[in-house]
Formats: sequence, C-alpha cells, structure tokens
Amino acid sequence: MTSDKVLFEVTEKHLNTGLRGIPVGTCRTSFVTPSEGVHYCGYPIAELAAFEPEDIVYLLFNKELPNAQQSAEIRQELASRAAIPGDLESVFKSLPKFGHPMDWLSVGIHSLGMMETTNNWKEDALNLIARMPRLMGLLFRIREGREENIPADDTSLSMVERFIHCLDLHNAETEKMKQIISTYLVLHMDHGGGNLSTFTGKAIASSKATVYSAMAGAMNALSGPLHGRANQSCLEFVLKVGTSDPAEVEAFVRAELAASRPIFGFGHAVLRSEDPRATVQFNLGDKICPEDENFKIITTLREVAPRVLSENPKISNPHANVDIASGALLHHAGMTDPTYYTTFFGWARVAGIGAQIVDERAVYRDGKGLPIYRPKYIAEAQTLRHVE
Ligand code: AMX
Repeated sequence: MTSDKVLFEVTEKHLNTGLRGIPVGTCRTSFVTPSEGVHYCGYPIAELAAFEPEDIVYLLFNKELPNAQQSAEIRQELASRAAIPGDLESVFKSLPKFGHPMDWLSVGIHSLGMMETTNNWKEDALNLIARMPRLMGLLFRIREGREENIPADDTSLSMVERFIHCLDLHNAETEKMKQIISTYLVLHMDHGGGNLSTFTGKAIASSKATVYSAMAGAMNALSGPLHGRANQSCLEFVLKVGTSDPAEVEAFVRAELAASRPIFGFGHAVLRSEDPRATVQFNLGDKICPEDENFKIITTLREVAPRVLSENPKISNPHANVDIASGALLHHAGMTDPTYYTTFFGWARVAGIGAQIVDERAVYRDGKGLPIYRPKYIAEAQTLRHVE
C-alpha cells in the first residue's frame, strides 16, 4: 500500500489514548469484524474451529488451508523441530514455585532462545511453535512439583497429544482434554494485528531482537489482567457465582453491577454480537459436559447477563465473549487451577504472533521488513520550559 489516501485524521484528542483505533499497518493473517469476530486469512473462525492446530499453523504461515498432503507435511515438519536444544527442566526447577505461570512461560521462551537461535525469522518461529507443547508440559509438571519420572517427548504424537503425554495424568479423560485444548488453541491463535501482545511482539522484533525475545515480551504483555489474564478472572468469577439457578444468577449479576464490578465473560471492544468463539465452546460443552456444574452456571449466565447488561445503554455489547466458556471447559478437562489458563492463551498466540513477526520482518517491503517502530510523542509544556 503506497497511496496518499487519508485513512484517519489524528487530532489532539487521540493523544494519550493508547493508539486506540489509529491505523498503523496492515495484517496478512487475521482481522476482526463486529458480527463474525475474528477471521484467519479470510475464513470466519467458526469455519475453522474443527481443524487441528497444526493445520491452522499452516494457514497462518501460508495464507491458505493445507490439502491432505500439506497437512501431513506440516505435522511432520513440526515434529522434526520439536526437540528442545538444552536443559529447560533445570531452568524451570530453579524458578520460584509461587511465580505466576505466565512469568514461567516468558522465562521458558527466553530460555529456548538462549539455547538456540538460527537468525532466520521463519525457522525460529516454527521451531518455537514446535517446542511449545513440551515447554507447556514441563511448566505444568515442574511448577506443580511433579518433577520425577517426566516421560520423554514422543514426536509421533500431535502437538496437543505431546502436551498431554508430558502431563502423564492418570485417569484423566484424555480424549476430552485433547478436544478441549485443540479447540482452545485454534480459537486463540490470532486476533488481528493491533492487540497489545501481538503489537508488542512485532515492535520488539522490529529492533531485530530475536523471535524468542519478541515472543517473551509479547507474553509479558499478554499476562496483564486487562489482556490475556481476563480468562483466569473469568473462571474465578464463575466459581464465585456458585449456582446455576436463573433467579439467583440474576441477583448475583445485579449485585456485582451495583458494586461497580464487571460481569466477566461479557462485552467486547469490537464485536457487537456473541463472540463466535464463545458459541463454538458452548456447542462443544453441550456435547461433552452438559452436566458439569460450571458449564451449567455459564449456560445460565449466557441467558441472564445479556438481558441485565442491555439495561445499561452505555454497554456496547452485552453478549458473551470468548472467555466465558474456555475456563469452564478447561476446568472440566482437569485443569482446575485458573492461574494456568492464560498460558494456554499464550501457547496459542505464539502461532499468530510468530506468523505476523515473519510477515513484518521478512515479507513486507519486498522482503526487507518494516523499519524499527518509532511513533511520535509530543513534548508537554513543562518539558519545554528550559528551551523556550
Ligand atoms: N460488565 C460491566 N460493565 C461493562 C461490561 C461488563 N461485562 N462491558 C462493558 N461495561 C462497561 C464498561 O466498563 C464501560 O464503562 P465506563 O464507561 O464506566 O468505563 C461501558 O460499559 C462501555 O464499555 P464498552 O464500550 O461496551 O466496552 P469496552 O470496549 O470499553 O470494554 C471489555 C470491553 C471487554 C473490557 C468490557 O466489556 C469488560 O470489561 N468486560 C468484562 C471483562 C471481560 O470479560 N473481559 C474479557 C474480554 C475478552 C475479550 O474478548 N477481549
């Protein structure tokens, strides 16, 4: 894009608003619309939900869905890159167990970068994606103190199966867990170019820091309660509701609003209807765990909260967002500690952020990449007083 067409007129009122709504670039992997939510490479997310995560990695990097042979090849390729080139277990064993799992995730990714970088954007991005299942499995096991007898990685398995294999949970319903985590990963892999973690990752990479440094920074951005950690807060909220009785849920929602507390899992900055990613997860829950207590609570919330929130005309979207259902499903799958939930979000986003970093560093400007990010800040009066 090289024309002089005016896309947006920046006025003083746009300053100090966190770049909200100000166009800064283009995105080749995804966009979000108010009615259908996120689209990956042109496909509405609802059409992609049943694909395997490996196929969506292929889509984000190649901008087209794989055929059967390409699908087999990307699986093979990711498996061939999966071996962790150093002793990540020792790094994790040295971390404070009370540290938040997102901090562990960031340290883990940084550590992988210290163990090996190829200085090729795409190679590093794909290597990191391939190593995430093992990193996640080790993170869970070691932080929870289950450090002994960790099974060796089995690269004949899919990415999600490798994570579950590393957890080695006896009696767990692994088929359900696989379905829930696979769907979760596909739904969360990308969300346009300007969300904070993606933007942060691309900005760091623009200095030609490594994919690993950029991704660790992106994960730090994702860890905040206003960004990725909302999914942790959401399940904590559902546990606090504690009942699926519609009248009691309505009383709870009204009391939260009266106390100026948010109704987690509802509302969105862009969407103006229920997030299709929530719809997909509700449909999955209806199929695999309709009697789960938390699933019953969120099903009642889905009926009650939009009606109550609609009474406030300020609220642009009273409908369910992606975070309403993911926690209840992960909880059902045996992941009962919500402090880990954002790490799944981070795991998924490594694919989208990785693909966007590759585009910005190795595709745009005929392969030269974007220049280093440098938005303009305007000096305030007091900073100028000595030069006037
Ligand atoms: N509960 C209570 N108040 C809400 C609300 C909710 N679910 N959704 C919006 N509001 C309030 C806002 O706080 C804002 O109040 P203010 O004018 O006093 O600041 C007003 O309604 C207008 O907000 P908006 O334009 O409709 O939404 P927004 O873009 O400012 O915020 C969001 C979007 C998601 C932060 C907000 O809806 C919210 O806080 N939801 C609850 C928390 C939550 O579920 N977060 C996960 C978001 C996941 C995602 O998909 N991004």
